[in-house]
Amino acid sequence: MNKTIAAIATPPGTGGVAIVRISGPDAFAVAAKISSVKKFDKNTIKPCVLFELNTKTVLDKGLLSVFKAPNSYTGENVVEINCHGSYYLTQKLLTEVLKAGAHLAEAGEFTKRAFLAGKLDLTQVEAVADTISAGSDLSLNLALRHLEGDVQQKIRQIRGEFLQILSEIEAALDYPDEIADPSPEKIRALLKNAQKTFAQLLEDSARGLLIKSGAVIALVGRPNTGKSSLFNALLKHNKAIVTATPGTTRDALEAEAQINGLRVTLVDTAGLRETQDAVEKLGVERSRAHLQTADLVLAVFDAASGAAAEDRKILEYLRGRPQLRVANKMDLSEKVDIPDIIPVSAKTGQNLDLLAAKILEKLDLRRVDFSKNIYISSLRQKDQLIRAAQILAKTLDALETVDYLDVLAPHLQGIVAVLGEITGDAVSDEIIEQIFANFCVGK
Ligand SMILES: Nc1nc2c(ncn2[C@@H]2O[C@H](COP(=O)(O)OP(=O)(O)O)[C@@H](O)[C@H]2O)c(=O)[nH]1
Ligand SMILES: [Mg+2]
Repeated sequence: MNKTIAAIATPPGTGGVAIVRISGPDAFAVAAKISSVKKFDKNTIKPCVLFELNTKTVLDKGLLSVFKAPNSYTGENVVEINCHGSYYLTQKLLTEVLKAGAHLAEAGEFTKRAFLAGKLDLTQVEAVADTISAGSDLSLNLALRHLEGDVQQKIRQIRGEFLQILSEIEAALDYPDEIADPSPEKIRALLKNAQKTFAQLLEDSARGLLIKSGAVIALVGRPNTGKSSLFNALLKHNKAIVTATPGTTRDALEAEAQINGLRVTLVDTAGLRETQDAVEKLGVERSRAHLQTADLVLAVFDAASGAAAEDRKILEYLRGRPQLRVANKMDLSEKVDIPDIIPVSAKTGQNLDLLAAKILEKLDLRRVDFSKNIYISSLRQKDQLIRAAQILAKTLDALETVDYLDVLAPHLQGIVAVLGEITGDAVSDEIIEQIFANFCVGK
């Protein structure tokens, strides 16, 4: 039988309320020892007095949320104690709960129990972690879709199809006289279909991963084009220093922002130019490094001064990099002789909406539709999908041999195994440990 576990489920620090969570066969007994509640009806919230186990000294007044197995997050009896959000008090309360018989939960142990009880599959487990760490509208929506089970359902459906054909093949092999061989055409159709699905999922996973991790966008250009001003405007507050003196920004400055629901890390860089100033020189080197790693470069030009020779050099330098060209200071002039340029004004805010839309379009996120497509956002799931696709390619080759039924089964079993790892329907302890290693205590 499982031990009864407990942990503080709210973040360390001071808040209005805090939650100590208890789960396991003795959850009610433990809560009864340190609170005035003695009767635990399912799905109830009970006001109570909380006290020390031995001295009965009152610690706080709180609420107990009671969930009776199997109708709880973990599938076990669960009590959540709401107390006032003093970290000192919460720690003290946890100590009493442990004294009363509970064991301190490991990181992610509540969710692990939910998984082992079949309440969540592994894709949903990962979605729990993603929901907790979501920092933008898009990443939150994505995590919630995975939590609803969009990946789980798809993978289970494909795995079911493979299991079906596998059982038909095995039946035909075991009873060659009674059961007809499944035709290669039928198997080929299934494999081809799965191949298409895998390819689509893998293609869309690039978007899922970008939505989850956020995009790095570097602003570059020659000095004084308004990079720092644009950085501040996109950030919606003044973080970077803006002056009329060229060469003001010397260090790369990073900040998180949301652009149309996408989490982005904006990087303001030193202007790209030849300079004798030692510090600025280092800044320029850093700018070049950022250019290489950013998901997108915003090349900023000055509409007021028009395209200069330095600008041409920068365009040349950026060739082949994912980029958008921006003519800043359109409030002064709109004439910049550079193709595909988006006029904006960091000062007046003109066209910043247009720029935001273009950024999402350039990152291929304009047409993201969570209701239609599945955007896998876990590297683990993606890697396993790649493996499944590789075995699938071999399976298609094997289908062309004469005795295809004999050679096909191990391949199909391989695919079924990998798909089972994605959802956790058939998975090693090692993979489970790895997933829960990234969790926080109390979840
Ligand atoms: N009129 C106008 N001036 C701007 C605009 N954006 C920046 N500036 C001015 O251009 C100068 C250089 O701006 P800054 O952001 O420091 O440029 P950076 O060197 O590229 O970072 C400052 O004097 C800003 O006030 C704009 O959209 N319109
Ligand atoms: Mg600057």
